[in-house]
Amino acid sequence: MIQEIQGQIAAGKGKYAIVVSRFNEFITSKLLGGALDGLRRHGAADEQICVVWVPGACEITVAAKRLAQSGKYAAVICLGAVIRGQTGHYEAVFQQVVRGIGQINYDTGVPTVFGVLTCETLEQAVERAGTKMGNAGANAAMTAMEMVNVMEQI
Ligand code: INI
Repeated sequence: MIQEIQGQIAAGKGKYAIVVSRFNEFITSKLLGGALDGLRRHGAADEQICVVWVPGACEITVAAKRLAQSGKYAAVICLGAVIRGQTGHYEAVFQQVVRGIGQINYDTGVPTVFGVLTCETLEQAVERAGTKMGNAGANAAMTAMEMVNVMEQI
């Protein structure tokens, strides 16, 4: 018989850390709201949630790695907004955060979820921060809970 493992989207008893960047705070605060709402709707108590603010997307990974390594959290949710329209070093910021978050997953084994918007324009970011295209923060929270549940079963 095939053993099949699937994660439920439920907060369970573990703790969730959210790292959120202040750069483009107009957008990232909406992502944070979406993530908190998602966690709470799926059973998380406020005592299970720790929010860490960092200056920008480039600083997300160092805080996320420390949180993942601490052993206190079942998952780490990374939220930020990198918007090309505003900067010449979009690619550098983007590459750093993508690679860094991927590496934390490999290094620590703690699900560390990429909830960083990478958009061409502010309008695209608004669409993904609670308007036309949903809320990427809420999606990241769902992914975190599902992965925690999957990891508990493996
Ligand atoms: N940080 C972001 O989170 N988003 C951006 O779009 C961005 N741009 O465009 O530059 C950005 N830059 C700041 C960067 O993340 C660092 O905070 C800064 O370079 C200091 O290390």
